[in-house]
Amino acid sequence: MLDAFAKVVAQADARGEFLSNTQLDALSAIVKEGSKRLDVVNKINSKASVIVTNAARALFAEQPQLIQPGGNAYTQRRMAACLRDMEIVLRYVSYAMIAGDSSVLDDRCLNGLRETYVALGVPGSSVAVGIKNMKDASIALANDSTGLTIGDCSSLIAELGGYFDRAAAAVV
Ligand code: PEB
Repeated sequence: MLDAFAKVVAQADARGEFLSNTQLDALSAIVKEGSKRLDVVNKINSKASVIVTNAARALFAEQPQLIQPGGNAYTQRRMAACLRDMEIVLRYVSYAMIAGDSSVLDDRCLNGLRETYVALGVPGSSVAVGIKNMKDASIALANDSTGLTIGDCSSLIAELGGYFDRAAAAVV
């Protein structure tokens, strides 16, 4: 598990080189945008259960067969497992966001997840829709400037979207 700083150090060390100016500039940008990054993660954390519930509700509205008898979210147990899975993905996306690096998401959440879903008979494409719904909600939340000074958050938003895309791509 790496963060943006440890990642660059590992890369430079593998080559036996000092950090390049490009690497330093990228880290400098991360430092400068540090409070915005914390704000984004804080917003997601404080609304996590709403994000998960709404994303699941939209998924079941679009794919009602999931909650009908024989569906993958039918029965309390499967429904609970589904909501839990979505919450786990959101939690690891939030870790990647605070770390500024996807390795924690990749290594501890997404690695082997597709195979797990295949083995369980859970449709990965439906999980991906749920993740996409969480992406849209999280981005809307992060972009909501109510009560805040409006600044440029485009690169952070793009980064956040990228982690969700990574998670969605890992399960289909
Ligand atoms: C991944 N999910 C399930 C299981 C595991 C995971 C390992 C099997 C064991 C269990 O039930 O707890 N666990 C989860 C995860 C990590 C982890 C992401 C990462 C660290 O440790 N059903 C649907 C939707 C979808 C869904 C499409 C979006 O209809 C999910 C939610 N996951 C789902 C369901 C099960 C499951 C298990 C229904 C239960 C499957 C079953 O037992 O029939």
